[in-house]
Amino acid sequence: MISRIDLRGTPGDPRDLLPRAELDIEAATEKVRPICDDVRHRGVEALIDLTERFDGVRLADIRVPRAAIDSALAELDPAVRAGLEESIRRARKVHADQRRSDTVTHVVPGGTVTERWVPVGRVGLYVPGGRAVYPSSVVMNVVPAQEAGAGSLAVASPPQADFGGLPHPTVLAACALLGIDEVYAVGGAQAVAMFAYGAGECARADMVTGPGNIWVAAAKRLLKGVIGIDAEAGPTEIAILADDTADAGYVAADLISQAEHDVIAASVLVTPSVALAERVEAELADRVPATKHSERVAAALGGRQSGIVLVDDLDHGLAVVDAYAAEHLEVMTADASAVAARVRNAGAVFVGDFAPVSLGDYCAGSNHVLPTGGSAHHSSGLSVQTFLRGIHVVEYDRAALAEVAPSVVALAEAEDLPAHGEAVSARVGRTGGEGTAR
Ligand code: HSO
Ligand code: ZN
Repeated sequence: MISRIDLRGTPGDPRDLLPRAELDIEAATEKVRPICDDVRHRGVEALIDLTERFDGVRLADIRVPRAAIDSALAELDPAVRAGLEESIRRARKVHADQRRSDTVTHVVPGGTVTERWVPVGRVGLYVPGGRAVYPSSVVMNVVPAQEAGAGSLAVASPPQADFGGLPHPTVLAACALLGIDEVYAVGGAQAVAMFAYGAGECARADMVTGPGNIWVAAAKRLLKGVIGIDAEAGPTEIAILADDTADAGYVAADLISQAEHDVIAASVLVTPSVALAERVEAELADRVPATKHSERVAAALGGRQSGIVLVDDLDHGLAVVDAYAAEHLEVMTADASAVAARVRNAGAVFVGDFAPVSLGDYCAGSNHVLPTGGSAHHSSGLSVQTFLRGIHVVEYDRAALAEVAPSVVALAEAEDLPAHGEAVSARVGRTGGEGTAR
């Protein structure tokens, strides 16, 4: 069911040899362009028409009434409520620690540069509906934005015909627990456009974050620039670097756990141990048919994006997982902490036998919105930092400006931009001494 990829004796850059799904977001952007234009020009009316077309619900109003949010919380299963509360508590603890204080650098006497961290004003959060209903993702998006101090937060999630045209009740309940009462029953590309341009009661936002399907990703790509975005989330991925000491049952359970998300989810085991590979294959053969979403899991594990990759040794394994740059990487080897410390590229690293990815999905305190598709080579997951901008505040007095004036003038002349130099000489004179400003 899961294929083997033998990279033993294949040194060099393994990137092209590794399994990975391809998603054609570019092609989808052309399809979402008219949708976004429609929202831009016709606002709420367009949203109501598009929602009828795509979600099969004709809404009287796109805004979810406060009473519906409150009653979703009142009716929430107590165990799920406790789980969400625990998830929120731990995520807050971790994200609160990510807050940054401003740095003031005294460059020269009389000259300082302060890096001032300022939260974004308004954030729109997209929460998917349909098969993938993830109240946990509400937590993972909202908590860092709140801990950063974002000015306002609104949530959009598609209406569900089964729930009277409201977003999924567990999503609404999560909003209530997080203190969010601005929720719109709008999904897909049109939700991203609503945040980018504003519509009716929904004021335009500075940033939109959150997972979504290919149409959401395409709208984010199209409207990036009009609105700030987080990453374009692709299908979820787990890579596991394991040696002969790993528990094959844990490895198999974890490969299955992320394969459960989607037929295009990726589960990759990287190991120098053929014996472990065999044990994991046997565990998968037992566990896959027994799991609730066995068809989906079997499709994901059998897809070309998944596989068991055999490597020469742990060093080779590290090179391979670094080249792959997984959204989630588990390290289950002897001395796992030391091995994990050598990892360069991953969205998040889960160390040892008792930190499975699904702990991170819900309740580790870490964020589960992580870079997919190899973007961990250059990007990080969602954090407080995502919602902050560092503004450089420059303060120089006349003497400090005069001291550096010759350098500015020389550089300005080298770039044939003499007016740049003149803006300095106008203040401190041509010589760069205590000039005759104004
Ligand atoms: N593994 C997903 C997040 C998630 N899992 C939500 C369960 N619910 C992407 O990190
Ligand atoms: Zn997951």
